Amino acid sequence: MKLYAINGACSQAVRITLNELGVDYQVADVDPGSKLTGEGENYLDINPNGYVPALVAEDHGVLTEVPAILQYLADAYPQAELIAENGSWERYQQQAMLNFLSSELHKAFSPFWYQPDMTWQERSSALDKLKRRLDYIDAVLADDTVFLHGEKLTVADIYAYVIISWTRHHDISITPWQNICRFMESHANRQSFSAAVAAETAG
Ligand SMILES: N[C@@H](CCC(=O)N[C@@H](CS)C(=O)NCC(=O)O)C(=O)O
Repeated sequence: MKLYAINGACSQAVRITLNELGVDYQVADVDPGSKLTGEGENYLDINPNGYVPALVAEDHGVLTEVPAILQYLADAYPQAELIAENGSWERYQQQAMLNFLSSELHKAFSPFWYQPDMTWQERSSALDKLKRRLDYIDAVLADDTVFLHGEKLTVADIYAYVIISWTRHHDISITPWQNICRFMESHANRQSFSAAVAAETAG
């Protein structure tokens, strides 16, 4: 498989998932400005929207959008049990969470990434929105759990971990959310996570 990625971006969730599954894959680093890969490929030919990730699965072709890619991978390697069975109530709950992570939590970071010159008032309003999303995740992680669903890792945990790690880039402390702190600490040293972070830091 081939993953089109940007270091530290949401594509890291796909990388962690591929590591977790033990799948062989190559990474093509996309330059966010020129949209060219290191090999000179025009990424817009892969994903006309220009954003990462895109996964090329040999048997099928290109798949985009984080929640779809994570579900595809988890379904393709069911023995890893990274997602509930298709059609089950648990699966719909996990889809709801993936959707929340994508459209609510992930996108709540957009002003911090794309509007570096925000006024104090704009930052404060963006922070209010982000904090409400983090409140929700913190509440889901109550009762001492480190998993968003049940008692084992799912792709939702992987996606949430990557997005929440962006707080470090934007001077946002997660200390007020003690359940989230426990969640982040617990997964940071898992091999699939630390290997992805190390590879992207080195690259
Ligand atoms: N809806 C998309 C969002 C992907 C996204 O926001 N990607 C960001 C990095 S986290 C990106 O590539 N930004 C660069 C750009 O938009 O040009 C998905 O789920 O894959």
